[in-house]
Amino acid sequence: MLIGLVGKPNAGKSTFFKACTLAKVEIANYPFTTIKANEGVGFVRVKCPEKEFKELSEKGKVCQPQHGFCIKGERFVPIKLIDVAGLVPEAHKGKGRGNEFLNDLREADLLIHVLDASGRTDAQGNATENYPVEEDVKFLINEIDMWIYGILERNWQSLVRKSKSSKLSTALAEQLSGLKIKEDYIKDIMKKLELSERGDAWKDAHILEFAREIRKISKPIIIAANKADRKEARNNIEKLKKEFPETLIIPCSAESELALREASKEKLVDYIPGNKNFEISGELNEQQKHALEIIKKDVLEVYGSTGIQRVLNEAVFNFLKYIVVFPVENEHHFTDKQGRILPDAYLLPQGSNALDLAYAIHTDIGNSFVSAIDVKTGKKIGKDSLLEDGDVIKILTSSRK
Ligand SMILES: Nc1nc2c(ncn2[C@@H]2O[C@H](COP(=O)(O)OP(=O)(O)OP(=O)(O)O)[C@@H](O)[C@H]2O)c(=O)[nH]1
Ligand SMILES: [Mg+2]
Repeated sequence: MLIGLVGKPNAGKSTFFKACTLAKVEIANYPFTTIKANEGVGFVRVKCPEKEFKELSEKGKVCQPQHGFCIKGERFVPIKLIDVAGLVPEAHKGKGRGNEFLNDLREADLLIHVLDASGRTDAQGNATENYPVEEDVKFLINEIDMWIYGILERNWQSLVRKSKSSKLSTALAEQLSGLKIKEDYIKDIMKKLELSERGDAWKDAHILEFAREIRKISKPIIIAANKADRKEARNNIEKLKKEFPETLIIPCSAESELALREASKEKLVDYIPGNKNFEISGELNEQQKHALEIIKKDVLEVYGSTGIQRVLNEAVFNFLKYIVVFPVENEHHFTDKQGRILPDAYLLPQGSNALDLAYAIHTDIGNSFVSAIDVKTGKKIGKDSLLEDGDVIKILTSSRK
């Protein structure tokens, strides 16, 4: 699972990234602070099954995640995040830092558009006031479309040549395999747009239309309406929601989330990412107290959270429709071979079955799959059994029978 952060310069992409990963990245109040992409690990938040098993809770036992972490039954499961340079209108014509760096996002399953909802930065990322934030939504989609268009347009002659010996849809699928696009989708789009299998019959406008459809499938975009801590953001967010009713728009304050996570790391506050409040647990100076009060009043009490965790969870579970499954070796103790309790959490697409989980763990486990046990019910399940969100599963393999 890879999620890309995109948006114009100075919108708060790196702040969002740092709030999620606590990686050391540069954040500054001027455009194009980020040049080289930052890659790191963020987390989605799910209920840990540790609470559901009496055998664990009665003995005061808790999970031992091998990746990610768990706080009071809230399990944080890793996902990859990538933060890139700022994108400006006409980046595809070389403006700003151009759009070459978007190639780092080829593999991304989804893009989070980090948008400055306060309207205090212009299209280039310079300070202003009352910037019409809806422009950001429009330009960004267009630049992503133009990036995909560019990939096709640059290679069009060779695609046309290949289409003479095989099909154009096959050649396109090969060309776009890096974007994780399947040939079936390509065929569907060509049918929908009534595009010819003969590449030399396509005009530029056809390529662009096709690129737009590819973007919708391969790079869905949700909006993190950032800097929501600033008063001007409230109206702007309402406006955005009205103008783009089909788009998922989540108010957030990356700066507040970063402050809370850093304070929590320093043991100054008790805070679980995604919560609507925090508790002070350390000695704070006046300035820190004041900053936290503002976060409480202007962000948490208004929006119910800083929004950052919500963006990631919505992206993975509601938008991309993944589920989380916990494989174990020992169905009585909920452990792996080393005795670690609920050590792993796998993110799988909805509709995955027990065999898919086995293969996700290891090819050998998939190949030697015999059956599985739904640990919560104790029932045996077959390879085709669909998994549900939160399932705890033991896989039985032929070598271990
Ligand atoms: N008020 C407020 N300011 C924020 C928030 N998030 C980021 N900022 C500020 O916005 C400025 C830009 O933040 P960055 O994270 O560097 O922005 P970026 O989108 O990565 O910018 P580039 O790397 O230049 O493209 C910094 O001064 C941040 O402190 C927020 O939620 N609220
Ligand atoms: Mg940056």
